[in-house]
Amino acid sequence: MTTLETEPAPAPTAAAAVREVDVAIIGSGFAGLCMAIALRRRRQTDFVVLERGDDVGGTWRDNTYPGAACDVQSNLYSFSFAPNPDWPRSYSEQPEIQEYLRSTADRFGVRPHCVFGADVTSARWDDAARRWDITTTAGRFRSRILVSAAGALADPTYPDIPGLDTFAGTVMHSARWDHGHDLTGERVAVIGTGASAIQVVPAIQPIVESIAVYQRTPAWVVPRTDHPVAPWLKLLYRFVPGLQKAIRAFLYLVREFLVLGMAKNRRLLTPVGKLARAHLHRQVRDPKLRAALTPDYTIGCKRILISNDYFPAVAAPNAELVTAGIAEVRPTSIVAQDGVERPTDTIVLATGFHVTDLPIAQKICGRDGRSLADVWSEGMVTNRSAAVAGFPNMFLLVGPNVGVGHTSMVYMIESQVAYVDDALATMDAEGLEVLETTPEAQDAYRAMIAEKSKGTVWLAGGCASWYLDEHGHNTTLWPDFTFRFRKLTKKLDRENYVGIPAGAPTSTEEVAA
Ligand code: N01
Repeated sequence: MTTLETEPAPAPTAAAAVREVDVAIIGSGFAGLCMAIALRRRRQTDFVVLERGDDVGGTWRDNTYPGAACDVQSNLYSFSFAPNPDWPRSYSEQPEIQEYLRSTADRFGVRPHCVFGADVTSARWDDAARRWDITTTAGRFRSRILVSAAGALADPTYPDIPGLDTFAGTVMHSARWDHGHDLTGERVAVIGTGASAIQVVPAIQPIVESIAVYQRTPAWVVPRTDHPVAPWLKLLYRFVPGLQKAIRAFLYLVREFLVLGMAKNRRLLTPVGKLARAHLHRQVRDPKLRAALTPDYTIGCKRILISNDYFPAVAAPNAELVTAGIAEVRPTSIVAQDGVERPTDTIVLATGFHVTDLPIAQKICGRDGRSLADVWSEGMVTNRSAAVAGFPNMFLLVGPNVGVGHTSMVYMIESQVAYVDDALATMDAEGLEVLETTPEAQDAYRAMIAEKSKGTVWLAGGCASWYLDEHGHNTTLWPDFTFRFRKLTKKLDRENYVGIPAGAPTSTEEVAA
C-alpha cells in the first residue's frame, strides 16, 4: 500500500454545536487506526476518530509500566500492510510499539481525523434521522456509521479488597503507571500474576527493598525466545520485503498449531505443558516455591505467559510469593489470610481489565433506547462479532469472541476491518441508508460459537478465567483457527442483514415485512 497524502477532515467551527460526519470511530488503538486506514484507502475522508487520550495508541499508549512488552513477535504483531523492517527486537517493547502506531497513523494520514480528549459519554441511535448522536467530552457529533474500536483492554479492573481505600501509600494499576513515583528502596506489593504482572515484577524487583507478589492463581510460563534483530537482518528486511513476509507467515502457522491443542484435542498440549514444567524446574530450585508456582489446570486454559526473568525475580532474596490471599489492606500494610502482616509502601494492581463487561457497552444505545450492556445482560451476542440487532449502522471491533490468546490480535483486527469495509461498500453499492443485522443471525452465530467452544481447553481446562462470562459462556475468544474467522468475515453476509434504502420508510421492521 502506498502512503496516503494527509488530507485533514474539515475542522469544526466554533459555532457548530454538533459536528456532522459520515463515520465516527471510537478509539485509536490498533483497531481504530486500522479502520481509519481502511477508510482512507477507499478515499473516504469524512470521518473522525474519537480518542479519549492525547495521542493514538490505545492500550499500547496507556500501558507504560516497567517491562511492558509484547508476547507476540513483532513481525506478526504489526499491520500486514505496514511491515516495519526496523523492529529492534524479535519481541518489541511498549515504546517501540507505541512509536510504530504513531508513525503508522502519520504515514496513512489518520492523525488529522483524530479528535483527542474526546471521551465518548454516550452514543444513541436516532431512528427518525438515521444518525448516531454522539456526546463526548470534546463536543457532540452526528454520524451515519458508528464503529466502536474501544477495545477490551481499555478500562482497568480495580479489585474489591477490604481496606484498599484506606491505604496511605501509593496505589497504582499496571495500566495507569505513575512514572513520577520512584519505587527505589520501597516495600512493594504486586497483586496479580497475569501477563502484566510477570513483566512488571522482574522489571522492578532489582530496585525495590522488598517485593511481595500476591498470587491467587499461578500461571503457566514458557521461555521467551527474544533476541535483538541484527543490523544485517534489518537491511535484508528493508530490501527483500518478501523475507519479512515469509517469516511472518511462518510465525503465524507455528502459532496456529496451538489451536489444535486448545480447541481440538487437549492432549496435544501435553508437550507445551512439559516445556513449561521444565522451565519452572530449571529456574526455581526451592521445591516449596516451585510447588506454589505450579498451576493445577491444563496449560492454555488461561493465557500462556512467556518470560525468562519472572521466576528468577520471584525467587530472588528480596522477593516473596504470597499465596495465602489478602484479608485486608491497612494504611501501611497488607494482611494476608494466614494473619501475616507485611509493611507496604506501594501497591501495584496488576489485576487486569473489564473484558466481559465492556464499559463502552453502557454508553451505546440502540433503536429502542436500550444500551448494549442491557441487551447483553444475559451475555454478549453479535453477528460475526461485529454487528448487533437493534443497533443499526454500528460495528464493533475487538468486541465479543474475537480475542485470541495464542497469536496476534492484529490478524483478527484486519479480518474485522475487512468485514466492516465490505459492509460499507455494500451500503454504497445498494444505496442503503441503514444496515442492521437480524436476531436470527445472532442466534446462529452464538450457537456456532457455543458448539465450537465445547470441549476446548478454555471451558474444560479446569480454570476460572476472564475468557468466560459470569454465566460460564465463552463470550471473548474466537474458539477456532483464526484463518476460519478470516474466511467467515471476508465478505458481508448480506443475507443476515436488513437494509433500508435512502428515502424508504424509517422502521427496519417495515422494510423486513
Ligand atoms: O490481567 P489478567 P493482565 N485479588 O486479567 C489477579 C494482555 N496483555 O493485565 O488469575 C487477587 O490476565 C488475577 O488472578 P486470577 C493479555 O491479553 C498482553 O495481566 O483471576 N488477585 C490475575 O492473576 C492479557 O491476557 C501483553 O486468580 C487478583 C491478575 O490479577 C491481558 O492483557 C502483556 C484479584 C489479572 O490478570 C490482561 O493481562 C500484558 C484480586 N481481587 C497484558 N483480581 C502482551 O504481551 C484479579 N487478580 C501482548
